[in-house]
Amino acid sequence: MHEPGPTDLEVRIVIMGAGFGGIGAAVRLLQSGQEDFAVLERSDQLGGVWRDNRYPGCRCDVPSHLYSFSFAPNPRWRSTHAEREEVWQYLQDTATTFGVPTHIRFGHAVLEAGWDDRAGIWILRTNRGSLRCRYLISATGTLSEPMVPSIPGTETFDGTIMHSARWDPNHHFEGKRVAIVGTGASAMQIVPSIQPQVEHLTVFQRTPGWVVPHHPRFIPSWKHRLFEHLPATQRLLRGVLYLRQELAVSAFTKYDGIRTGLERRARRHLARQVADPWLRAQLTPEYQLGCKRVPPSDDFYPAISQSNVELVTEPIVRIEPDGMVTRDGHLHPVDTIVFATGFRVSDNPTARQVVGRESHRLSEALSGDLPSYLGTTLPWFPNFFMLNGPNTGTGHTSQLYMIESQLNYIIDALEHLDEWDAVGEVLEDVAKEHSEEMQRRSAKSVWGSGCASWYRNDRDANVVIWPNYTFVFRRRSRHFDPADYRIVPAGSVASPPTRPANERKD
Ligand code: N01
Repeated sequence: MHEPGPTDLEVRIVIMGAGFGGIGAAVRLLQSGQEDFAVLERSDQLGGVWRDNRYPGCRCDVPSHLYSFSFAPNPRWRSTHAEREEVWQYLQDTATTFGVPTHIRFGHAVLEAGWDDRAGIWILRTNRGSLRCRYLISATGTLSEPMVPSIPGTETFDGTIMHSARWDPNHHFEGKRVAIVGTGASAMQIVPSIQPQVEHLTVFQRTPGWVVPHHPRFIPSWKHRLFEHLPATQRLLRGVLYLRQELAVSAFTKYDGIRTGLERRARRHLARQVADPWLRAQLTPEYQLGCKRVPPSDDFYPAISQSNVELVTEPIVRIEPDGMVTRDGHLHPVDTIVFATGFRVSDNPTARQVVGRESHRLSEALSGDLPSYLGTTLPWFPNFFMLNGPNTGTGHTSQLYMIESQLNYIIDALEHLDEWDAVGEVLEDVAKEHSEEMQRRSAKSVWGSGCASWYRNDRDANVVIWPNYTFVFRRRSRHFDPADYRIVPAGSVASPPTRPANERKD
């Protein structure tokens, strides 16, 4: 029997993660004729954030017809803003339709992925053994690692503690005194869902956020039939929704007048829904709209105005067995604590596991210490691609638009590298220039206006949001340009670059 040698590959391409990014990448590989790949998924189900976020009220606040792959339109969305189960089902159905599941290795957690410069391959150590591949695509997601603040005394709490993305479906909220920490997009969906059941709900708010009207609606069956029989109508709707969402970028980057108009609309929404002047004052934001993601909601303000809900703006200083103590010394007695405190984004611990040349780690790119190009490739990381990398985030529209743009680029890059049997690594100067542009643009936009958010790293740089129109990203990522890369023949990785002449494919 042939024993695999040090440069033998088990698969040509490994995709880490089976969320929207990983499934999208798998479909595009299959469509481009690539079969020799594996998707490693640490869980036993696909779905990423839509598998993990099981809290009541979880739904997509981006329009469904936009929050779907262009290659897999769904004419039968039940709602203009699909509930989490429907989005998750859509992703599972898409994976099945395109034949992805046979490529997924469930229960495979990557413990370390390292580039072997001598052999010119990636070597992955997983909980189920190791694996060698030529190309590595990281699709592990931005919002995959919950952030739970370390509050003194947490371990002494007698009740139940959970994070919004690690919801315990067996926990009964009826008649309980519940604390919810945070007032971001997740809390805004949880609060109205559990408020009617609980005896008392204490909402701990650190910063009031902007909230805009929502209006999710069921889609009537005649529209399902229309989209099925005349797919062009669904494409038209998608185009209109795309352009409407994109207007937000004008407000966030160029036209203060549009932004202040949106702020007035959000203030009117607050005034209409919250009668109590004290509560209204506590809920009024002081930073520029758009600096943090703007969740739409019609039921958060009414829920928080109910008599069994208390908004607490004093900071939490410790947790005791029977409740939470705020800076003013007040003990808030609770049986259950829900942390809706977001995710570790620029310090995502799993990114430490991916190690490129000269021991550089992917975590350095997410924290903004290493430059990256189009949030997709990195110097010191040959034959490596990532989805949802630095400065590819969007708060205003569908993240899938960005993922599909990145996939265009990755597929084109793979075709070039395969054709030349070569290894490619983006040039440091190219990545640096790109990253500097991201910071220059951010500084002139709402994302540089000074609020604290998960878009920013510990040095206050925007490392998450693409600070421009998303169609600009689509244009720039349309083609892989070999001139931006150090390209060497596979098998001679350590030798000097012998890049084929700067031929472009377009
Ligand atoms: O998390 P967040 P999220 N003490 O980071 C507060 C996506 N999403 O899970 O503003 C007290 O936005 C923190 O306060 P502050 C979407 O991209 C999408 O809600 O930092 N409070 C904030 O209020 C979204 O942006 C959908 O001062 C603390 C909250 O916790 C992303 O997920 C639905 C604290 C965290 O808000 C994350 O949203 C839901 C502390 N120590 C989510 N630490 C869709 O519908 C943090 N906070 C598509």
